[in-house]
Amino acid sequence: MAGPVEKHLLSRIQEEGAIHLTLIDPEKVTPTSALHLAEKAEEYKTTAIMVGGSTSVSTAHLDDIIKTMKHNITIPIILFPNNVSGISKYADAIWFMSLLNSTDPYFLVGAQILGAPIVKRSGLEALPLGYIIVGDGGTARVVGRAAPIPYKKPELASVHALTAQYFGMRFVYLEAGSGASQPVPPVMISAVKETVNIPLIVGGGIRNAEQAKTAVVSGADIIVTGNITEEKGASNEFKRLVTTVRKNTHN
Ligand code: 1GP
Repeated sequence: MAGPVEKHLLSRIQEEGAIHLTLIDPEKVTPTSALHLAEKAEEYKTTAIMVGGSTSVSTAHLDDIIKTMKHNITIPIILFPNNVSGISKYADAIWFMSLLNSTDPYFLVGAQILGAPIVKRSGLEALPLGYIIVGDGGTARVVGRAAPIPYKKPELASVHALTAQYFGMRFVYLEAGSGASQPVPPVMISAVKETVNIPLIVGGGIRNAEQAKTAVVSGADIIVTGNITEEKGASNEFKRLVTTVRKNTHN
């Protein structure tokens, strides 16, 4: 059963063709700077705020950031946890994700078993997600002990995504790694899009509107960016990127 955040994401994809999510890494912000970014992102019409990073922060810091944002923005806040410590009861939802190409069972199902009762107790909406690390994969690859899918093997990304769909996961994420020098290539995005019919999230290394447009035209339903705002704040380029995602649809 889809909850309110999932319905919100799906209806916005339906209406706009593709949507943008703004990722905030709790390690790199204070509650005040996170709020400033989130308010700007909402003004620019990002669809939701994601909160998470590859390395750990204290849950108290995570709670503070989310509470501060929650009081001042209306768009949903979705957790993007790297581990059990990435859960905060103050968020609206959580990507309940399995790193499908991890070599370590902890990231496939172990952390999830530990986290599931906390998610339930917190009343968070769980959004089932298959997470796939491709290309260089950055810090997420190392932390998640992934065997990343080479950019030249789009068919491998497709079968991982199909596995996510057959497992009943309701979203699939192609992750190039935060700050990747090469975003996920169009040929890999289109191969996955042709194979599955669950919404396709693409992120990692998307730094400008042109790259975002390429990903959307290739088949991405959801674009995630983090670094562009970490490096330059809520810049005009960021605004242009968010607007471009919402104006473009894939074929
Ligand atoms: C990382 O896909 C996200 O998990 C976003 O990547 O920080 O490179 O935008 P960037």
